Amino acid sequence: MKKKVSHMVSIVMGSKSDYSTMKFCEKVLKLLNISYETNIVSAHRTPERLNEYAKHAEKSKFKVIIAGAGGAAHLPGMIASHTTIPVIGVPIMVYNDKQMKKTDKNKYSAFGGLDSLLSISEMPTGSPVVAVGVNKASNAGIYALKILGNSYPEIKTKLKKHKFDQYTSVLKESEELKKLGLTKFVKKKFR
Ligand code: RP5
Repeated sequence: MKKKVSHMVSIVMGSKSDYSTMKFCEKVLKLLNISYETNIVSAHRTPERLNEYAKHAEKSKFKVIIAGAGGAAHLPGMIASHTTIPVIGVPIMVYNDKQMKKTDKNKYSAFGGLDSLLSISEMPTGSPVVAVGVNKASNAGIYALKILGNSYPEIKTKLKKHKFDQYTSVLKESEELKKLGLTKFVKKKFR
């Protein structure tokens, strides 16, 4: 684990196969110029590394941890049990089971991500983890920014702009829909 860190957010995932989903929370943080670090820590394959990571997180004084995992996703909950830093869990649907042939059907967890969602959200009373929807890594990024926005007014301002951009894009689309009519609009947008 890296020693000297001054990042605000730590992103951690159970496997390299989670990265294709977790990269979307990196994208959100990058867009708003928020410093973060990323690690792979497996709760079941590297339990000692998990302890080490938790100590590193406390020392580094991260403001938020975003933890993504698939299957029986223990990683976010285990990290939360080690630290007082808020943990946002990302349930991941892709499950790269090494016992199986990598056919399309076997790319997904047996319960389509519900297994991970419940593993993360159903932490016993006393050690909470907030969970975003299955594969909703970008929402985890936005939520992390909301937490940071309470202490950093410049982040709050950026988030307000992001909200305003969302608002204006809907108005723009609505105007376009009026102008083109539904059939042409749908053809243009979903071809
Ligand atoms: C979980 O098991 C990881 O978060 C990943 O989603 C899943 C499969 O891991 P690999 O077999 O790809 O290493 O711990």
